[in-house]
Amino acid sequence: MLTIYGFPFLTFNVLKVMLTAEYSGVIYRYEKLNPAKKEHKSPENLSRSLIGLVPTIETEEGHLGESGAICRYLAKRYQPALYGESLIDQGKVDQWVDVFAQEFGRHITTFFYQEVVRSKMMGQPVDAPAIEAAQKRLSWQLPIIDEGLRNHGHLVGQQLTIADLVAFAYLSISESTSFGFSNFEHINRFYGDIKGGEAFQKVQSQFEQ
Ligand SMILES: N[C@@H](CCC(=O)N[C@@H](CS)C(=O)NCC(=O)O)C(=O)O
Repeated sequence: MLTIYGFPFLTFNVLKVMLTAEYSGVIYRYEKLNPAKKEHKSPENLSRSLIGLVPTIETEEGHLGESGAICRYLAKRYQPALYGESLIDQGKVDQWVDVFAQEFGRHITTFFYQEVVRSKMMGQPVDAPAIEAAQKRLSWQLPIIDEGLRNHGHLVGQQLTIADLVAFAYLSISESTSFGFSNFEHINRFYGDIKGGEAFQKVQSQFEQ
């Protein structure tokens, strides 16, 4: 049995992992850790994640932290096509996953930390120059993502891979912040397709009160 650990509310890093689980077809249960009680810093979660963050997972063969590593593991273990059909496609999947974690996603995440974490959750003012700098980087990075989705509606090859699921998770930050991509035709179609799919609906239903 696979257990995925996250918070009682859905965050983008947990979303990457839950979508990968859904698309891989594995049966899992989701366990909610209470951030107010610092349950993600418990010895159990620290042993799973090295640094006490979520998502983490527990499986019959061991535990793991870091959303990218978990997505790769789940794909390889339960649905290898989600990691790309050939070695070069797998390299391209890694390329997109890494560039999202280190560049595109990092700037999109600035909107989340400023407008949701700092402003809504902590009651602190938004750092406008930080948002402006993130937007500036995204203004030349979003066209790269749009172009990547032009041909087959997927970032790698002709089928859905974890690169798409990671991309979707970061793009979902548009739901709760001023970050947007409405001018980008291919990103819009891609986002709508995954958002309207059964997998995302099933993930979301686990967070409805
Ligand atoms: N690099 C990590 C980042 C994980 C991360 O930042 N998790 C957030 C929730 S999305 C968290 O656990 N925050 C709690 C904290 O910072 O104490 C990953 O990709 O899994």
